[in-house]
Order: sequence, then C-alpha cells, then structure tokens
Amino acid sequence: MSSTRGKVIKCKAAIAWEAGKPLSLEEVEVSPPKEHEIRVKIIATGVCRTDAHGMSPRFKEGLFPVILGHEGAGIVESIGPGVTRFKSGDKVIPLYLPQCGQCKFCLSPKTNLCERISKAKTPISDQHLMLDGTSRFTCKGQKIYHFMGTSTFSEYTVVAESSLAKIDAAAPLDKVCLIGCGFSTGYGAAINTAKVEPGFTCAVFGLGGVGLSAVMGCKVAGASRIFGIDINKNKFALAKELGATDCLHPQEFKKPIQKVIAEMTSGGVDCSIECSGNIAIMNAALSCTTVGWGTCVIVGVAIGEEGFIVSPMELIMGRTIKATFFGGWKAIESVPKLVLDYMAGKFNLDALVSYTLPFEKINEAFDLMREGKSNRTVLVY
Ligand code: PAD
Ligand code: ZN
Repeated sequence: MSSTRGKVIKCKAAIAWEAGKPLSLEEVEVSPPKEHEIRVKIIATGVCRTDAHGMSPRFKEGLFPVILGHEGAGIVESIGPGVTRFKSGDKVIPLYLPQCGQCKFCLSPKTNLCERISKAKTPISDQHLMLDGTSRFTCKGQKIYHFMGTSTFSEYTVVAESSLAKIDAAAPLDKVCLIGCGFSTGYGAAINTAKVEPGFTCAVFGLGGVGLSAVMGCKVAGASRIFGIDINKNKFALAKELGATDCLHPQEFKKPIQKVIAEMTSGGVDCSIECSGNIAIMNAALSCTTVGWGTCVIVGVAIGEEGFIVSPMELIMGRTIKATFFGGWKAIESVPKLVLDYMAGKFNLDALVSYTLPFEKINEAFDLMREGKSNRTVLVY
C-alpha cells in the first residue's frame, strides 16, 4: 500500500540536542523498520510532564540528541519482517511500557511490567535504542536517540512490535493519544493500583492531566468523596466537573493539608493518589490516609537523587504505600479496550485537552504546561 515502504523517510521532528534547551524543529531521516518493528506515521501527540523530565538537566540518565514524546497515536506506514499483528493503515498507539507476552512478568497477573524494562534504573532511562542496539533516526549525519521506545515527536517513528497496540479504526487519534500515557496512568492508578471501591473517600494530589484522570478513575469506581489538591486554583473548576467534590489549596490553611483532610474525613481518606511529582507532597499523601487500611499510591515521577522518608509507624498503623507505572495496565491488551471505553462514553478524555496546536508549536506546548495553563496540549502533524 505505501510507496515509502522499504525507503528512508525524510520528515519533521523536534530534537532535544542538549539538556535544558528548547526543542528544535528539524528534518530527520527515519530508516525502514527491521525485524519485528513497525514504522508509524504519528498523527497526534500529547505533551506530558515526563517529556519535560526527559530534557531536564536534573535527569542524569538522559542521552542526547534525542527525539522525545511518548503519548502519541498514528497509522502504520509499513511493517518489518516477521510482523504479523499489524498491517499498513492500522490505527495504533505506541507503548512506552512494552508487553512481550513471554517473560515472567508478562505471564504473571500481579504486574504490568515487562522484562524489557525491568532492568532499567528508572522507567524513563531505558529504550533509547531499538532492541538490536541501533537507532532508526539520523539528522545532519548524526545518530539521534529514541525516547521510551516511542519518540512521538517525529512525524514518523519506528517501534518494536511488543511496544504497539492496535486500536479501533474509528478512534479519533487527536483524543485517544492521551490513552498512550497521561489518561491511562491516572485512571489506572485509581482503578488498578488503589483499587477504589464504591463509597471510598479519596484524595488526589496534583491536578494536571494525570491527576484529573485519577479523579475520573475514582468517580467511575464509585468514590463517595474525592478531594482534589493543587497549588494552582485554576485547576479546580475542571476537577469539579470531572468528579472532585472538594478542591483544596494547601496554602489557604494554617494546618498542614494532611491534617485538614484527616479532620474533614474523621481520621483520613481510604486512599490517596500522588500525581504532582513533588517529594514533599508524597509524605502528605501518605499521612492523609486513614489508620487501619489507608492506601497511598505514588504516580508522580520525581527526578533527581533525593528520596523521601517514610515513617515506619505510619505503616505499622495499617497504611500501605504503593506506586504505579502506566496505571497498572498491561499495555497491549488494555489500551485497545480503553479506547473502546472512551468511544462508548465511559470517561471524558476531551476535557483533558486544553489546547490542540500544530506540531510546530511544540515549545509553546511545554511553556503552557510549565506555566500551569494546560492539562494537556495535543500537537497535530
Ligand atoms: P502536570 O505538570 O500537568 O501536573 C502536575 C500538577 O501538580 C499541576 O497541576 C501542579 O500545579 C500540581 N502541583 C505541583 N506542585 C504541587 C504541590 N506542591 N502541591 C499540590 N499540587 C502541586 O503533570 P502531569 O499531570 O503530566 O504528570 C504528573 C506527574 O506524573 C509527573 O511527575 C509525571 O512525570 C508523572 C507521570 N508518571 C507516570 C507513571 O507511569 N508513574 C506516567 C505519566 C506521568
Ligand atoms: Zn507521560
């Protein structure tokens, strides 16, 4: 079907040449897919905080030059030898969490991790090259690194067969791209990791794209009260629209926010979900859960070396602390189902899209996120 099959494609991409600098729009060369690889024409991509981490000087495992982007959706351009699950023209979502289907993790229902990333120091420090140890991107004669195995900030990208989900042919790609990361992460943190039950009281810290999706997950699971906590009050109106019952700004209280929440819930919430990536907030999120069975789920990725101190007493008093990667979803099997759930109206992805901009405005999309003016900006090619 495609006339580009087997040939190098020249197309536009945004390259991070070095840490801490704006992305630069370049023409790149994208090689054809090798064995068990697929070349995808990206139609739309979201911009997630994790991409900002990927180019931050504080992220010590970053490799440059790199093409970032991990929240995209597109159409298969061509397939490499041995690929059987895809054909040209299929609508797809690239997956930064692979599912090889054969490793001990993929075979266990206990985790959504896959051996392909199990040895990485951090979930975003691996997959800078294809499985054979080479890159499919060059620019100005230089090798360019992949990012999280997806690199959706390129009009064409190459991904491994175990890092791609085929989705419904009618899915709107400029919305379902968010199922590639932010939405699924927050929503799954509530449903799969916190395992919110009907009647639960919940607290979601950080109301960006991920936190708002956690609010939606709590609501779908039947939570009776959902606290949304953020230092940016502009986030509150949408959080309430999506299910938050109480929105709190920590600096408006004399007491620490965990005390405020505990008092409002006669001792603490059933579960809290940390989606700000701020270490100080992780302790508040744990402490605001109830003695006996409170569960705190860490979603926010904090880069840098510092950890956070957990009091054993808080855990001895019956609290549990957990974390989640990609919301606990086994990626290849769950992403197509989440797309169908969205198309059936089960949740409101559209509300997360603050702006839809042409791909060329990618640096503006990062500014909007850093200035707290967007939950998600979707870039279209
Ligand atoms: P975002 O920047 O859009 O949202 C973060 C929100 O947190 C904003 O609304 C901030 O105002 C708010 N915030 C910041 N500091 C505080 C504070 N001290 N107290 C309360 N609220 C605060 O980011 P996002 O929604 O794209 O991502 C959120 C985090 O989740 C980020 O750390 C990202 O790297 C991480 C992430 N993790 C996974 C995973 O699989 N675990 C996946 C995707 C994103
Ligand atoms: Zn992300």
